[in-house]
Amino acid sequence: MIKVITYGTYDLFHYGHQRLLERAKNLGDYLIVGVTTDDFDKKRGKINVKQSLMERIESVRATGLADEIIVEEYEGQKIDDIKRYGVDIFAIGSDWVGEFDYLKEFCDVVYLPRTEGISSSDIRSEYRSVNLGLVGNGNIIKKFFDESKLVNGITVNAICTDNEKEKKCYENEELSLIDDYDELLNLVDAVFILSHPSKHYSQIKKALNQGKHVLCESPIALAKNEYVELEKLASENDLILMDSIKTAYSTAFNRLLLLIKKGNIGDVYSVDATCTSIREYDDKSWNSISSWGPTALLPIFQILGVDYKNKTISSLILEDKPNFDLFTKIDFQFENAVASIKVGNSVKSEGELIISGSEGYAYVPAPWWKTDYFELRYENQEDNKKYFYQLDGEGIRYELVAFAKSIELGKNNAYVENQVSKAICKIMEDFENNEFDIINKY
Ligand code: C2G
Repeated sequence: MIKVITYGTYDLFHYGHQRLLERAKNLGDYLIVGVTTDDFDKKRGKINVKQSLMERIESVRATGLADEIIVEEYEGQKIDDIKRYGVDIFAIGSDWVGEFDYLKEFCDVVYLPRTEGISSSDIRSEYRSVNLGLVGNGNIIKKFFDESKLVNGITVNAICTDNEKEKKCYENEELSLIDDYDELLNLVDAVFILSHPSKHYSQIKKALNQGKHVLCESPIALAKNEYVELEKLASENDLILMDSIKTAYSTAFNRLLLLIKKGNIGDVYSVDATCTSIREYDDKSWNSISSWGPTALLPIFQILGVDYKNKTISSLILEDKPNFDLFTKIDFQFENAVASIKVGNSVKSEGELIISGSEGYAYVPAPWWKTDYFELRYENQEDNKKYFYQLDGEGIRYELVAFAKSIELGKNNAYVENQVSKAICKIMEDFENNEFDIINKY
């Protein structure tokens, strides 16, 4: 029996895919089709595959041509598969000529002529791209702009910033540089807001009232009720309102959450997250709790939930600015667990995340919020496991993909749940209401 194997993404399955599979099947007696996972595909720069892995597998199954369907998950898997399944022929379209010659050591490699005039990318580009406006100052705006170029279905067509130096970065780009927020709203379908947190509520409200989708740097608002109001406004108008916390979209962080939820360290009793930096500050600066709080709170609320029983906030406050903390520590008590965050813009500490459980603990080294690596550690050190992942674009890329998909499907695909966003806003509110103990005035 001659076994043939072929691989592909098979997004929006079309005639070119069908013909490829038919010819591959005719090369032998048994056809194995490898369907590439979203993650693996993203690494190769194919961002925003429109269909889920299950949908793509289903399209291949529906052809009736595959005797076996497998999932391609990692670099180097092809050699493993060829050996494991005893494959005789590796077949692939001619757009890959030469790329897979290294497999000749293991089996025959056949490049089949690609069908002209049709491709998933062409079909995808028939979907209208979302015009996105960026609002605010700072290097994150530039990062969002650069990352947006890698995401299918999103085009940054306008930027609203009052920083003359930053404007220069975009001089040669095809976009409108605007000083006025209202003017920007007229040009876009959606906005990413990175203005000072005190402006978020009013800017989001304005955007939603004009029918624009919103992605906003967390915190979305500085009071819980404001969040609830904005959330309601968005859903009543079929608009997407997404909380932007880049870490939520990092592959390592997501895998970590899955392993914890699967029980790999047993029951969780403590989550401790530290995020600090030393930054110059002025009147426009974000205080420590709003700049670092959402990220540090994310693992606590995602793992232990949002129904804590008690919390105490302790802060180091600027003498002449009562709501400007240079450092804050929050301790939480949950029904069966405790948690803490330490955040600071003027205090430096080890930026690690430790999740303690009944059977072991997860250790994410500094800076944990943009990590590609973590460890699960146990009493018996031989059981320790290290996990490595690729961190592309600090998570921004996948956040934009989730935003674009949410808009397209009319359904929120965000990785930060509404209740987590709401709980973050509640912490901001308590802080704004001075519900903290002062460690010291500075
Ligand atoms: N194909 C074709 N004609 C087209 C489009 C695609 O013959 N007009 C072939 C491709 O060459 C490939 C298969 O159909 O062999 C699947 O195409 P894609 O879904 O675009 O997958 P691709 O990104 O080429 O993935 O590591 C190799 C990859 O997994 C192949």
